[in-house]
Amino acid sequence: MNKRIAMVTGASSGIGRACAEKFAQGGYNLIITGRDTEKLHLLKEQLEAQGATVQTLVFDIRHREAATTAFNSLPAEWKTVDVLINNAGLALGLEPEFEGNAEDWDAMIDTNIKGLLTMTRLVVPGMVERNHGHVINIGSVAGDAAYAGGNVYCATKAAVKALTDGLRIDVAHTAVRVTNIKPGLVQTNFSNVRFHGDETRADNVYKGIKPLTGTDIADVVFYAASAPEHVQIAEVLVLATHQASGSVVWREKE
Ligand code: 8X3
Repeated sequence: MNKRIAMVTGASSGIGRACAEKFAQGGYNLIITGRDTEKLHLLKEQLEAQGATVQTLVFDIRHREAATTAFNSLPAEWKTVDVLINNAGLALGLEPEFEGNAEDWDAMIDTNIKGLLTMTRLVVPGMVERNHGHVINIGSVAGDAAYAGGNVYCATKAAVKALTDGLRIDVAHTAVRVTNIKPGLVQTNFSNVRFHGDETRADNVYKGIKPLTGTDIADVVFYAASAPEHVQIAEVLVLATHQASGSVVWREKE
């Protein structure tokens, strides 16, 4: 296999899907992971029509054993991942911290923090051994400062920043690069998930502003991966033009 391999977690929708498409167009083969077999298979067909060879791994990233079994099931030539895009993540709820739902907290912590760590632990030893590779974590503007009701989600994305910075220190003696891409408002199914399917509430998040798309973020991810080997894009904050921070958004009146 001559092409480089990009592995994208949470690839069946949103930023993950856009990254898979961008890297396929950019000449990579893909390992796409997620929970939805059907969606991953449809995406595999689409990416293969674009000329990529694709492996799908279906597992719930919250389950370390399932993730380990899935990764170990890859043929040896697929385990040599060049770019790991730790994208799988979600927000649930916007309740005040003192009224939050413990199950929502667990889902966010287990996916956004522990899932990212699991994949890093599986893939990065090979990168260090080969003295080659790039880990791109999808953080968030939410990790820079808390916003109202963001509490646990913001904490998980602050953790993504700390884990990205920590990994960058731990591999500084190698050629492995580590990047944190921090999107702001991106219109995907992010808010539908956050509000448990309440579409009106989800739509209101993007009202009066032109939000980013998954493709806007995938472009930045691909740029970081394409930089010359001696250039390490450590961190990028990507906001919609009328968004100034996690809590300041200028919205056009109707
Ligand atoms: C997603 C961006 O501002 O909705 O991480 O938290 S925000």
